[in-house]
Amino acid sequence: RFLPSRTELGLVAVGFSGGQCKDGVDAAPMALIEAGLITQLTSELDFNVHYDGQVHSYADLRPEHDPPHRGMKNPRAVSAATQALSAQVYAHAKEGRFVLTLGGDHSIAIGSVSGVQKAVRERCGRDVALVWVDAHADINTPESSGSGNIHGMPVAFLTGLAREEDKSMFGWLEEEGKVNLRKIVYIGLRDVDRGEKKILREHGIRAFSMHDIDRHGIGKVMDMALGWIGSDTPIHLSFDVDALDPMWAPSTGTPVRGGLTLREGDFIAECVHETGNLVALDLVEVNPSLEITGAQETVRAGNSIIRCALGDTLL
Ligand code: HAR
Ligand code: MN
Ligand code: MN
Ligand code: MN
Repeated sequence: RFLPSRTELGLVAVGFSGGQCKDGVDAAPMALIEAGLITQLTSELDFNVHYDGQVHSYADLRPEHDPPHRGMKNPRAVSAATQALSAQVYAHAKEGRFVLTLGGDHSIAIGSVSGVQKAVRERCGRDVALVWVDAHADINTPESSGSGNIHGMPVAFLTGLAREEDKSMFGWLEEEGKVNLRKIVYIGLRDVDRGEKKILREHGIRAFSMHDIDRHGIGKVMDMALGWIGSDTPIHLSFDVDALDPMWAPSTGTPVRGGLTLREGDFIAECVHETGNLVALDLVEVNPSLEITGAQETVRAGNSIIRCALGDTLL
């Protein structure tokens, strides 16, 4: 059995924005840290934090010429950045550390999830379950995507629904790093593209939309979501801050009204913590340069979700 570490935490700060078109999401890791994140992790949660003290933008890996491929924007830059991140995350996870990845846009999950999955497989021969909390499904293939933004595609690459032979364009993703479609659970969906709905339906992917949360309440939805995953399964939680209603998290690239309350977001993180199986967390899509007046609120909401996922708010 793979027991997540309660004491050792690997932190990777990813100031990367190439998976979408708006500047500013690269400033999120610094904003989260400046708001006191590391102090919370060390003084309040008693983690021994392994952090290289850097915000990685992977600018040195960005090719000079990066024209669209199969409609994807910045494909080589995103591929190179996520490949490097995957190795960093893997290095933490193989030491048995809990891995916290601060984005950046959601394309970075291609790196964080594949790195965790590979390490977990090596350590205990199990597949991770992926809990994806988001207004969006991020499961477009390059062909189904209307925008070409890779932050709308990470789940397609992670599950092998989207494939690319070229090593410089996600061909580096190995089978050991991929996630089983039956082990994905979505929570908070409310802006899913037509092509994505077709993919979700055809593959029978478990998804709880805002409609389901309205109907059953978040408590029941979490019971169903975690019941689907089953006990004794390591969990990677990938939390897109735009799952929260823009009232609570306005500073994000693609806000969608009608989202989770602050408490519902925290509650989701708390429930995942309570399983005792959480091995990694991503917090992505905070963009402090958008809706400046709400930026600190968004940052605080992000840090609150992180604390909840690490068990801070449970008595
Ligand atoms: N579905 C749209 C696209 O593929 C919007 C993508 C979503 N934006 C995000 N990711 N913030 O969750 O372009
Ligand atoms: Mn997302
Ligand atoms: Mn989103
Ligand atoms: Mn849409």
